[in-house]
Amino acid sequence: MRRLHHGWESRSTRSLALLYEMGLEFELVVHSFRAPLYNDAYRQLSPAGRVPALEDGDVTLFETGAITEYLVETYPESRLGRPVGHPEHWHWVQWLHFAETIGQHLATLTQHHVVLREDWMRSPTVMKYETMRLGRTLGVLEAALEGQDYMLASGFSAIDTNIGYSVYGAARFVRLDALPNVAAYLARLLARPAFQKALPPKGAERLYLKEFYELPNV
Ligand SMILES: N[C@@H](CCC(=O)N[C@@H](CS)C(=O)NCC(=O)O)C(=O)O
Repeated sequence: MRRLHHGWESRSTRSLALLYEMGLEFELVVHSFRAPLYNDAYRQLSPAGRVPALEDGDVTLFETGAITEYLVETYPESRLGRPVGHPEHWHWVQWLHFAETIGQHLATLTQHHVVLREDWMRSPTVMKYETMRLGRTLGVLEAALEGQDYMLASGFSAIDTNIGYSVYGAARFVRLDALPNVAAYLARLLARPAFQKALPPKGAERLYLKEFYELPNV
């Protein structure tokens, strides 16, 4: 039995898109962010009460990066990993981790713009600073994507589900007009059936209620 614990539009979108890309069968358990995940039952799977968590037979894992590595190594026939010895292996690993460098700014901005509902709870200083730092990480992708469609020159791989979700989220906070390679990359990912299937269906609970979140005018 394979089961993914997910929250729509959260970082678990990475694992969901990857499972669809790999064509693996699984049960999807969708959690609402309106009810705390930090409860005794769910913490058996993810001790910090976060999504995703993956159950696969007797293996239970949390952390998107670990789940990506686990899936490509356990099911190598997908050819979405770049195993040790492959000339792109270390770049594959590097981008896998860089997805969470982007993710830390994304998480902070999501807290400030979305989760903290009252203006007095938010810090305009943190919001501006984190937007600037998020923009810098997208600049790194802009350079890396020059002349290629995906993060690796050899083409689509599992890390594009990790980086891809980060870009999907980042586009709520940073305009991509000045980042044509990143904008084209996001459009390319959004055209993939697996990525589309990993996004919330009509009527599902959304994390992001706006297409774009402007910085406070203070
Ligand atoms: N580094 C972790 C981050 C996981 C994480 O923080 N997930 C968020 C959603 S994006 C979550 O579950 N938040 C619920 C909470 O903090 O209560 C990963 O990549 O899996």
